[in-house]
Amino acid sequence: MRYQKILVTGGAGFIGANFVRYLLEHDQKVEITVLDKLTYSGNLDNITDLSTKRLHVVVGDICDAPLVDQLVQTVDVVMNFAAESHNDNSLANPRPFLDTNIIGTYTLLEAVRKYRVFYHHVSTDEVFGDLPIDSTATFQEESRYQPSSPYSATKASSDHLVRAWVRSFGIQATISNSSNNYGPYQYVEKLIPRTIATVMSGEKPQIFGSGKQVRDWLHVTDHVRGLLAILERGQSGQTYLFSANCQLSNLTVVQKILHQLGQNSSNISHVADRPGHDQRYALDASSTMAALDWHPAFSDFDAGLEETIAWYQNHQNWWQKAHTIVEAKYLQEGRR
Ligand code: NAD
Ligand code: TDX
Repeated sequence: MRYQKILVTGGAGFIGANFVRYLLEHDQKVEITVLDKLTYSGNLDNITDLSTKRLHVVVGDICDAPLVDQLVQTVDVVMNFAAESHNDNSLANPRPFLDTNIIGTYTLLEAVRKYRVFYHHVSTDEVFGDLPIDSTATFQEESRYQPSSPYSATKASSDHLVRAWVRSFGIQATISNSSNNYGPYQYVEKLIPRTIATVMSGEKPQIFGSGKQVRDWLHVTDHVRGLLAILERGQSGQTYLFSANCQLSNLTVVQKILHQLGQNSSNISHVADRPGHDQRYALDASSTMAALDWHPAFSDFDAGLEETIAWYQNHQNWWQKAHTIVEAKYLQEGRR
């Protein structure tokens, strides 16, 4: 590993926690400091069962410049996972997305500029906007930015900030844009865990609109392995795309979950569509695969889904309270 001391922001969230867990298990020298504000989607239980002296946890905000300054000077690299990450929340209340995703990124960039620390920015395929449902087109590294939602507009803004800091101030930084992740520890507001929790609670899963919209699914462990490949071999100034080329309609995904849980696959509620709903995401990750020698290991979505469902079945205490909160919120917003 090129770096030994890593600051992982958002390390108590879904992808950040999977990154921390994988890295501590696979590298015996690395030391990790997690900086996490513990918003509704951050949960210390995701990482604190790891009894190791190589993990330090700081509860705090990436917008807190003095705190960020203090932490960044102690590490070799910053991996920024911290974000407001849910599109529906960004439609209900965009402001926290501007604070964390834009000002938070700016705050981290100023600190890495001061201390000449490497920075990796974890971003999303949503910055490119969407593609027509029936086309076979894909997004590449150089595709035009055309975000649709307040969430994706703030992620696009933060990507632009990173590139500007590389060009104007000569910081060392990389960006990755990943397709939709699934796997353990994902908060139950997102399609796959929400559907699993809903069906396991004896309720009907909710499909926004027709369900024909397509998402490109990547197992979170493959995303984590890709991020580690960047830490090993990534070149400053480069953008990397992560996808397993697994495009499925939302309806297909929900039907697979119903089937795996032994339920009738037509047992679905079609609810009001998401405003501005992106139709199809699809990334062409072939350049990244060649550049980083990274290849997704989870090539069988059904097997990855089965393993994910088993995790939620074995961790009901982890998600039950959150499920109640999420469903009450959708109900209050008239979205279910
Ligand atoms: P998540 O919502 O599960 O986790 C986000 C974490 O960030 C939480 O622990 C939260 O407490 C923390 N956080 C939020 N605001 C903070 C702040 N101001 N200061 C410090 N910590 C803060 O999100 P996730 O799904 O793990 O996403 C992680 C990153 O990956 C995000 O940048 C997201 O845009 C990106 N991404 C996610 C997906 C996906 O499918 N989930 C796909 C592509 C990219
Ligand atoms: O209950 C639902 N019903 C439904 O039909 C939910 C929660 C979602 N959907 C649809 C909306 C989307 O077309 O399923 C698709 C996936 O929805 P989300 O899980 O909310 O993800 P998405 O909006 O695609 O964004 C995700 O991928 C890119 C992550 O939330 C982002 O953080 C990431 O950047």
